[in-house]
Amino acid sequence: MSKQRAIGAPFLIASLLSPFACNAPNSDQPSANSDAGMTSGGAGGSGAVATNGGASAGSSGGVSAAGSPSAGGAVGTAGAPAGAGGSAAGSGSGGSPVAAGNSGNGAGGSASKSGTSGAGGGAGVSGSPASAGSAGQGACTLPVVGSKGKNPLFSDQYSADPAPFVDGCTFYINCGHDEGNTGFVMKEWFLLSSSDMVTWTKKIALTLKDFKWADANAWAGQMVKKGSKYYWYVPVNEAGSGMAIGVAVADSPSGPFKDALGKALVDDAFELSNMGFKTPPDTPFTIDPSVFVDGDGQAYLHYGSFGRMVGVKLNADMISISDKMKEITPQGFFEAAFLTKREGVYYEIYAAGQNPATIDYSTSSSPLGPWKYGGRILDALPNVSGQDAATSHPGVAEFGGQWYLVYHSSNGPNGGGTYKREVAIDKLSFNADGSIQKLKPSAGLSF
Ligand code: FUB
Repeated sequence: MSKQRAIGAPFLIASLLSPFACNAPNSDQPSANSDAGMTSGGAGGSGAVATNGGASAGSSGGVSAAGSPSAGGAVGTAGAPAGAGGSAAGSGSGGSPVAAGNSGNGAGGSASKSGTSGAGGGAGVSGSPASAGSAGQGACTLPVVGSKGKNPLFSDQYSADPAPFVDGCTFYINCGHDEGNTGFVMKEWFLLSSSDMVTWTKKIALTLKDFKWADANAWAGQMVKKGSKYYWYVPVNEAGSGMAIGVAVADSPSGPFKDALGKALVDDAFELSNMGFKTPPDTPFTIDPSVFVDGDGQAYLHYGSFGRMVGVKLNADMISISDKMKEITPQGFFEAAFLTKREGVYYEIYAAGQNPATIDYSTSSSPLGPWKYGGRILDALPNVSGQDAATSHPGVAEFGGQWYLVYHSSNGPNGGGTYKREVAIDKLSFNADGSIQKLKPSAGLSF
């Protein structure tokens, strides 16, 4: 099978409020508490809580989203009661719901969104969100109880290939802009953002023109933060070559972004020399980069399509690769890799099978595999009659103790189709054993 995706041709192709504290986007920087414990301020909890995976180091951590306790502390979204030091306590009355574990609310901390309160804590769902301070990153406002979002997030323009990340009190989604009819026409990337998960803003934050060496195909990228810098890895068509991965850097998620290298980070020529392939057609399809920064600061790049996924460590500068790249394809993988970590387990979430693809996941104790197939998260979204097969593209992130899946549909309410996709978001739930529950696309988030 050719690795060149026929743009515009049948994409059959592959046949294709209380406060909470959040950490860096798709990173696993060590934080004081458990990686999954952003749920409620239990009595005497200490330290801010990681958002998107993270090494647990705290003495009074939170509890997983599925309600399994970590050492000491707060409450899970599944509603396990919290109390001082993590022991269950009676329900409180009145008060404010909390989204995430945070520092030092002290005795009398508030309750989880759906759970009962800790000792002296406030009430659960019925309370109104508060906004007291938290450790490190200030106060964040929770989704308001009773508020409702809508899917797709935007209907004035078509958007695709979402990748989420949380930074401070904001949930960001970087995604592409679909402008085609019978093929992909993608020239720029949007940055969507929300602090309440219901009201979203959209702006163009990066365009093809920012990469002088590229001439088409602003496809599926991902932004991550390391240190104080934001890196946006994107696949684009390298003039005279083929699809390649570039990286832009900025001091803020909304830019301005600057091409960090002035050339591709990975292209066919790099794959030939690094991986030892003989001819360009032997190389993997160089699209859909996902980058994850682990708790020790080591970043990993995954990418690929058509059933081949490549993984490698990035150098500390985030813009170079010295290691040998390897194919580390999880079971059923088609494309659209997204790597993250939760409670010490690495999760690869991806489009599986062939288009119209499902969204499946695999897990590993290492960011470079080997992978154990985990199951299906989302069934294939229906095709639009008479059109090429629909694509799927997932990403996940935790925000305020709740995990979310972002994806796009090709059958949206606005006359969409394979090349007029629309980004949507739904809540993602984990079972106590770390497995992910299957979900159905909803008409919008509700809190
Ligand atoms: O948007 C172009 C391509 O379609 C992406 O790179 C794939 O993930 C699929 O969504």
